[in-house]
Amino acid sequence: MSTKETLIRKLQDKSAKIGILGMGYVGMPLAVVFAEAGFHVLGIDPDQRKVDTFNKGVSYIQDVPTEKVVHLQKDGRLNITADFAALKEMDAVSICVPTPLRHTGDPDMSFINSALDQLEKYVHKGMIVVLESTTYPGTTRELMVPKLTDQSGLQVGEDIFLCFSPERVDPGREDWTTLNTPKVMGGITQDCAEVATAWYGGAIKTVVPVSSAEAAEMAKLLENTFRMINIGLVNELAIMCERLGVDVWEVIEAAATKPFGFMKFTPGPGLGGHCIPIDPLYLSWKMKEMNYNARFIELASEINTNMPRYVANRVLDAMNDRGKVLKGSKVLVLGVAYKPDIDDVRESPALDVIALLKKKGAYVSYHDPYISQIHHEKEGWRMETVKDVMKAVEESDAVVIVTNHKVYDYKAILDSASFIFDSRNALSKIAKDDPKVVKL
Ligand code: SAJ
Repeated sequence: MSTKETLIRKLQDKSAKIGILGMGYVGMPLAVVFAEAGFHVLGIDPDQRKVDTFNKGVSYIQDVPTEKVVHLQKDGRLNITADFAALKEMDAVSICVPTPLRHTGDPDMSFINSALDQLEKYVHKGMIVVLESTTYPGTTRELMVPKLTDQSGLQVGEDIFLCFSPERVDPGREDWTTLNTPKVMGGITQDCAEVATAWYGGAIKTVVPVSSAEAAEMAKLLENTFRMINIGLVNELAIMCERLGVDVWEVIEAAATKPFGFMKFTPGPGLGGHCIPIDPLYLSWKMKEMNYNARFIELASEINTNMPRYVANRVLDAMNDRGKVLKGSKVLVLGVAYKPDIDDVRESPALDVIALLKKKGAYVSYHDPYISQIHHEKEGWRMETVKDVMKAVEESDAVVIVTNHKVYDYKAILDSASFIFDSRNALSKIAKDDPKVVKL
């Protein structure tokens, strides 16, 4: 039997040993899905705190219940280690490490490079490696292939099998999970894709093979660039509507009644999160390397990045219209997480809104039920959430709704506040034309 046939056999009878490199919000749910499908899975993560927490039988990932971790550990089907040498025992490895941006705005490939540095030591004949981290088109072929073949002399598609399969994890979502979200899979060779499809197909409901690793890399970038550009479009529409004296929220609701050919996005104070503001810049960076300027991405990024400044200026103008001076006023920012009802503040535009209001001389405080403290890296300041939100609302000259968490009592806030700038249309149902509310 060929190496490919032997490996496929082990993947199909679940005797293959699975390694998940990077046990974060992508890797941990994937490890659980493979373990629940009957594989023996080993999570590999350099963060000893994660390893220790997990080995105490506690899940540190919101989407993975601790009971599941305990059960699978007891069954011996899911373990974790910080020792990369364990890779040499693995037959199949998924790489699920972060791909952030450097402060220069270029891709930060350090996590992928570290993972490949380790894999290079332990890669062996009869191994499949699937890269899941969102990255620029060409990464699998240009970075992973040479790294895993130059020194080892192994042949891709013969001895080892290399693929790209974009992660589609949306933390906190319960309807679409790692198990039931269709999984795109592209190989360096067709044989690579065949092996990967046999592996993932034994655990995940729907695997969608595509013709190459680049097609899979690009599919993921299209998914998130599509969102970023459409959010940029409605943000610019908000700016246009304000100049026209038209309610952008009404316009969007009206357009959304079109039952076909339209998809609703809503404007806001900017673009947060570890995916949408970042993934498209991996594509525009790669295209710049090829002397092509990805103008849609650049423009949408410019508009979205400017929204915190637009919000701060709107607050200043609205207070001015009420004969109030922003400078020296007390301003309470409500909600700093990057989107409602979560505890993640990464790339949140709220920090820029706060920084800009402070620069205009306001005394700014914030409240967020999920975020106890924030740290503005560039400017170095830290803040803690106020404890009593209603007291803070009463004492403020202005309240700026940045993230519309469901838990807020918007009626009480509306009654107690003296002025509200609502960047999320959170008060749409209760503050029809209320003079103390100004919307984005
Ligand atoms: N945002 C808007 N207007 C919108 C939608 C979002 O201003 O109409 C803002 C949000 O406030 C947030 C940012 O954009 O600051 C990103 O929001 P998001 O809803 O895209 O949430 P994310 O960043 O958690 O995106 C993830 C992505 N999942 C993966 O990359 C696997 C994305 O592909 C999903 O489509 C998205 O979740 C989702 O649909 O929830």
